[in-house]
Amino acid sequence: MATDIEFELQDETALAYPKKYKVYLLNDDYTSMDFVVDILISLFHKSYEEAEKIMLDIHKKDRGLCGIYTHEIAETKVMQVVKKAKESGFPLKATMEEE
Ligand code: TYC
Repeated sequence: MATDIEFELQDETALAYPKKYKVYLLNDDYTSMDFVVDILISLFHKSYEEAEKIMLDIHKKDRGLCGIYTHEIAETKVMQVVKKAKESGFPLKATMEEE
């Protein structure tokens, strides 16, 4: 059974280090490469060179890491990807998972 001190330490650790979440873009057959590069630049603040590299990586390996954020920010990024993609008629999707 955990002692009071162990609980206190767990609490302090949780306060000091909020969980982080990895946000991935997923590959599909319909979203244009240019659109994915634009998303990586505009939402994930990548340089053009980085964005192109990540996009090609996703194209070959099915998903690619775009950034690591707190829960709320990761959730917002995922929603922004889907919203922008829908507006442009692409099925691009993003997922998040605990680091
Ligand atoms: N596979 C897409 C194509 O050939 C390009 C693409 C790359 C789509 C990355 C989504 O997350 C993605 N047009």
